[in-house]
Parts: sequence; structure tokens; C-alpha cells
Amino acid sequence: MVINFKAAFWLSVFLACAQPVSAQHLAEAIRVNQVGFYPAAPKVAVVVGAAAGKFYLTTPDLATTVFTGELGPQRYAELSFQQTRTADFSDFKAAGTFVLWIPGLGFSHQFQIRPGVHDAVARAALKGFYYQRASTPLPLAYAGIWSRPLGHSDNQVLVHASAASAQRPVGTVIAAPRGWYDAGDYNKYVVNSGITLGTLFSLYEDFPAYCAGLDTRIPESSNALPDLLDEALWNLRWLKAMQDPSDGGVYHKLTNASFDGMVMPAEARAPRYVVQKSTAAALDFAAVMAQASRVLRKFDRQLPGLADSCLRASTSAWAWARAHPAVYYEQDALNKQFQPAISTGAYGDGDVSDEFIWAAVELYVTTKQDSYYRSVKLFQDAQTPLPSWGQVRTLAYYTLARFGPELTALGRKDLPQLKSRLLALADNLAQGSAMRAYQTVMGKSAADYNWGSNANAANQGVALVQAYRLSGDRKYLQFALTNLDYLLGRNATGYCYVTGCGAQPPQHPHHRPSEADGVREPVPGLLVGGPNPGRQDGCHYPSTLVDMAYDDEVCSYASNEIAINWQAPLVYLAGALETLQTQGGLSPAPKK
Ligand code: 9MR
Ligand code: 9MR
Repeated sequence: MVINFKAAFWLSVFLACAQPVSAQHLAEAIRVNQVGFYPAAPKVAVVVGAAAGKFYLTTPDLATTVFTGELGPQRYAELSFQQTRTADFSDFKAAGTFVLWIPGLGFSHQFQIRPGVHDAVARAALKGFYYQRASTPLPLAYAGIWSRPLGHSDNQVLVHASAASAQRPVGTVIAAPRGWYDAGDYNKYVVNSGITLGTLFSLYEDFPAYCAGLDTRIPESSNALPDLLDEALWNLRWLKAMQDPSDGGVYHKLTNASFDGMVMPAEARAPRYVVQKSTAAALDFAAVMAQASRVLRKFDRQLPGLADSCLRASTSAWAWARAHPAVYYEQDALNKQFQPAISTGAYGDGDVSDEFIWAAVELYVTTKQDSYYRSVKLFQDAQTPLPSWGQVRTLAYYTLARFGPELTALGRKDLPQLKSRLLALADNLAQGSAMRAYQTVMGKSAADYNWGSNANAANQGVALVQAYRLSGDRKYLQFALTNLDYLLGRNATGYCYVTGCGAQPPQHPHHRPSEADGVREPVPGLLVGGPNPGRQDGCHYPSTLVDMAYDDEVCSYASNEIAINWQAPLVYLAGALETLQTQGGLSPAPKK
């Protein structure tokens, strides 16, 4: 059962009244990773508005103090204008379940210290994708109380006027079943699927052994593939159907004309369309299909022909993009020309130079053909941008770094520059974090907080893990961990931003099934967008301050929606840290 925070608070107050021994109550002011800590890793909580003094690490009943420390110096949280102090209990390394107690303030949510403490988060986050599956019922055996009937079979999808061609005139019916719902809505967008699948495949390429053991109890769990790949295949098979076989072009999205109401998938029966092909869709598709071909190659026996067909799909999408290098998805312009008007997510991007780099690099690494590498300018400027749905250049850098010595001589010659750029990105992200109020990499500047800010936190974590892999320098892992701490509670709102995790998770995500299923608890394992002072939804947020502009209400699609492209880097970050927990000073190695 998920305990509602307010209920827990009043319950604790009530108990305190009933049992005068404990006059202390749950202190909202203590911000801590509500899941927990690795034994040897840094362990920090942040306390808002506390005076100097001692803090105590105790058993949850407050009966036994296991560690006593001094609160750190006062620090000013520049985005939320608050004074904070840290409670640093890194020196305590024993396993168990604990709370922090600060006399006069109260006690924190309880958390664990143990090896493998984030495994459940990684698993829940990957399972989150299962709950997003279209075109299938979710049976009780796999979905528990969130089981639901099939929605969106998507085997009668209409070719929209914007996508009409000689071979597929307007109104042609095609089948494009499966795939994941993008987010709180039920549409399927190629661009956003690109970075999402790319991130999950990268987790597999970076940490195959961990992924092999990552069991999420899905219908395919008993087959020979890791669950992560089975899950990815659910979306990949849909994605393949988004390519027009006659020319290699890829439709930008499969969508309703307008968003569904807050209903269950099975009740959403509006006509579905594939709309306009775009260069961004073709290139993201080409990148992911090339990577999929590489990953699935070793499962040729289980999936005969799939790796080959992915590569063919990739090269024909690449050829289409080269022939149509500037076909952008501009929804307003499209609606002036075609009927019905389309008002769902746009994922519009007017600069596809980064998509060209990503696709070229994935094709190069998979085929070892230098011509792909030569076709783009890898270092087109001095930037190494943090990945997002509209900016995928650095995904190409990750892939090149991953294959380093296996690249052809042409790619190998750029490795030193690549490495220094990726380390510079990590250093730049981490710079100053130890001096900031929350001591997380996330929150360096207000620019971290846009729509889907939690994806920035997770993607920063991924970038830091990449830096660790390249350098072996343990500081990068510890920086990456600060952002997992951020997502799980050490932040200015005190929320653990993953549904069903920690003591204070979101209760009302903008997520149609969670809202419409009649189950009190939201679908678990889903990362919400997080603080976003843009507040494009116009809802009434409890705070408008940059890192506190978060509203745990269904209304708030700009801060409280879930989305696959935020979910994937969370799976990556939690999974990577679980894999690396015995390295880089995160935990002692397990006894042999
Ligand atoms: O539910 C939609 C969500 O998935 C999108 O991210 C968001 C922004 O495009 O729009 C949501 O739909 C809202 C629509 O834009 C305006 N009317 C209310 C809709 C549901 O709350
Ligand atoms: O994540 C997207 C964000 O970067 C955009 O600013 C926003 C408005 O266009 O759309 C977000 O993506 C939404 C998509 O358009 C529709 N499905 C829900 C996505 C998450 O809110």
C-alpha cells in the first residue's frame, strides 16, 4: 500500500498524541533519498531551515541511535530562496532501515542502507514500460491491480492527408500495432521513441550482464531474451511499421486527431492516423534500427532475420533522409493544409543536424562502413549537449566511446577528442555541486528546469556514468548518484518523483490509466516530469519557484505527466549504479 504523505503525517501526529513518549513528528524539512543508500557510498540528507546542532541516525522506532553527527554549515538554496544544512552520515556503513532525527524538528522518512538498494527502482522503472504497452491486455498475472483490457489495437490506422503518397493515398488503412503509449496520452511518436529505445539499448550494450538478470515479470520473461530486450521489442516492432515500404520514409507519429479524454485505453476509440513523414523521424528511426540490428544480432537464432531486417530498415530510412534533408514537422502549417487538424504532441524540431550525426554514427558502428562516418561533421561546433528528444548528438558520442578500439581507423582517430569532450561535459555538469544547497548535480542553473526536468536529472546521471566508464574516475559515479538521490527525494519539493517508490511519491500523475482505472494508487514505477516554472498547463501550483514548481495534480501535464523519454534514462541511471555499486567507492565488494 502506498501511504499518502499527508495521512502519514497526521497519523504520526495522532500517534504522537496517543503516545506522549514520542513528541517528534515527521519532518517535511528533511530531504533524503527515500529509497536508500549503498553502504560505502556518500550519504547526505538536506535539512531546510534548521539551526546548527546535532542530528541522529536511528532505528525507525527512534529507540536506538546508530550514528550521531553535526549538521553542516548553513547554505543558501539559490533557486528556492531557502537556508539549508546537510546531514552527512557517509561514515556510517552498516546495513539496515533507518530514519534521521533532528531534535526540535522531527524525523525523516525511513530509508534503507544496503547493497542493491536501487535494484527495485530499476526494475519498477523498466516494468513501467510494460504498463505503457498498446494493443494488448495487461493480465492480472503481470499487471496486478493495474490489469486492464486491450486498447488501441492499431491494426486499422488511416493514412492522413499529410502523409498521402501514390502508393498509399489518403485514407489507406495500414496496421501499426504494439508500441508504448508516449506518456499520459495514448499516442505514439517516432521522435520520442527514438531516444527512448536508444537509451534502453545503450543500457544493454553497456551492462549486458546486469540486464540479463533484470527480471520484470512480463509475459515474455521465460524466453531466451533479457526482459529489457523483450520490452524494447514491443516498441521496435511498432516502430518498424511506421516506415513506408515503398520509399523508406517514416511517418512522424501515429495519433488521434486530438487528445483522448481521461479514459482507459479500451474506451478510447477515436480514429488513428499516421501523419506526415519527417526527416527527424527517418533519422531517429535509422539510428535506432541500426543499433537494434547490432544488439539483436546475437539473438539471430531466437529472432531469425530480425537483425537483418532492422539494418535494411535503417539504411532505407537513411537514404530517404539524405534525399529529403529538411522536411520538418510543423503542425500549425500542416493544419492549414490538411484535414482533420492534428492537435496532439508535435515533437517538432527545426534542426536535424544532430539527428544526422546520430543516425550516421549508429550505421557506421553497426556496418563499419566509413562512408557513414564521413557523411557528417561529428564535431560540428564546440558543444556537447545533454541529450533530449530534440538533441541527440551526444548519443552518437556515447556509442563511439562504447566501441572505442573496435572502430575503424577513421573513427579511432577522433577518440581522444571524443573522450575529452565527454569528460568536459561531465566536469561542467558536476562543477560546483558540492557547494550547493542540495549537493546534487541537478540544479546548477535554472535552465535545468524545463518541461520534463527530471529527464535532465536522469540524463545528466547517464552522462556522468559515461564519464566514469571512460576515465575510471570514481568521482563521476558519486556525482551520478547525487542525481538519483535528487530524483528519489533529496530535492526542493521533498517528493520521490517515481510513482510507488519511497514514502512520498506522486499520487496524481497526468496519466490517463492512473486517473481512469478506479485504483487509488497510480500505476507504479513511472517518473513524472518534475518542477517546471514554465507551468504551461495553467494549473494552480503550490509554488512557482524554479525548483519547486511542481504540482502533484492530474491537471498538471507540464510538471506531473509521465513519459517514456524520461523513464528510459531513469532505468539507465538506476541500472548502471546497481551494476557499478561495488566500484568507484559506492559499496564494498561483496564477500566471496
Ligand atoms: O493529455 C495531454 C498531454 O499528454 C500533453 O502533454 C499535453 C500537452 O500537449 O496536453 C494534454 O492534453 C490536454 C490538452 O492539451 C488541453 N486540454 C486538456 C487536455 C488534457 O488535460
Ligand atoms: O516533453 C515534451 C516537451 O519537451 C515539450 O515542451 C512539450 C510541449 O510540446 O511536449 C512534451 O511532450 C509531450 C508530448 O508532446 C505529448 N505526449 C506527452 C509528452 C510529455 O508531456
